[in-house]
Amino acid sequence: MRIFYDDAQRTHAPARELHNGAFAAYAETPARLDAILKAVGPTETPADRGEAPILAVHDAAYIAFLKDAPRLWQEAGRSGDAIPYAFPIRGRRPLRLDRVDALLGAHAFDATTPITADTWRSAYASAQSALAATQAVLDGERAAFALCRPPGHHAGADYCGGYCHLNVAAIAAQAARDAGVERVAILDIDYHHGNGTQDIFYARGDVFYASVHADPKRDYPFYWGHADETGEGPGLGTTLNLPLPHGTTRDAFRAAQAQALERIAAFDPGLLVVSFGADTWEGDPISQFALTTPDYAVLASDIAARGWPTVIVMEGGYAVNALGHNVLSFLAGF
Ligand code: SP5
Ligand code: ZN
Repeated sequence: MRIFYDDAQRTHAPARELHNGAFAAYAETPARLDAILKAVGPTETPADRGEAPILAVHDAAYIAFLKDAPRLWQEAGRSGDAIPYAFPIRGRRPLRLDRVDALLGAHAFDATTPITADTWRSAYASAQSALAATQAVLDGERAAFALCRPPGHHAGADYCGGYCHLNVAAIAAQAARDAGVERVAILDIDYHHGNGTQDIFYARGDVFYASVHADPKRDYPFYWGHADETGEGPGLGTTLNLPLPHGTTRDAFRAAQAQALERIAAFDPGLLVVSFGADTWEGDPISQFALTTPDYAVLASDIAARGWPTVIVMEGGYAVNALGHNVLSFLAGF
């Protein structure tokens, strides 16, 4: 399988994140890339397709802010990574704000997603990898893998969160739409609900979003991913959320994924984007499911059996020592 990755993706490396009331080491590290690269073998550097396909999903003011934030942070006399602390949960609207902290909170929904001097460059390269994999599939590959990092599925059109800055799955799906694919489906099997992806396509009937994830009653991102969220307006019925309890093992996960695949089949997509997270693995340090390494090949075979041209984008997975094996197992299932 063709695999796309750019070395610039390793440059984003925040020092720490706010975790359960204290600062902890940042879990979404460049070492994740090394582990996957070592397991999957040679990769291709994506071509640079520019900002247009990113701006087809994300707001221009948000993109300008991602580029600007490190300078504003420095000018405010700060050192280290830019982290927000105040959020406009009600009456969120476009405002001319004059302080970096105000802008940070206006473009984030949590305090766990720092912006560094290299964040834009890294996230941009991650998006280019997703676009290159999409192009490979549009050109006839049955499946292609974008080794994305930073990940994307928590990022919305104008906000970051959950280690994500640019929504690589949404950028891939939108690129396929713009290339003429009439209906695109996204299957999100990261441990966490992809609230950003859901938000981007919530009112659209042309992109189906299905997610299998830890019940947000107990797990991040808490406020989205509940079973009663099914879309709105023209998108009513094209969002599917399948929350599962802690301790979930292969058979229950596989059954939920089969339910998602049935709904996607009824939607009849021309292309599938898989948001793949290996944080469902039994030893993941921040998650509570219990999938094993061979389980990923089984889940992947179930997806591949549907025959849809498939773009796989990397999302989470934080057990660095097992990450390469888990990704390799998943790709082997195709
Ligand atoms: C893409 C993705 O999987 N994002 C997950 C974001 C989860 N954030 C909430 C959990 C934070 C756990 N922090 C652990 C730090 C330990 N050093
Ligand atoms: Zn995750």
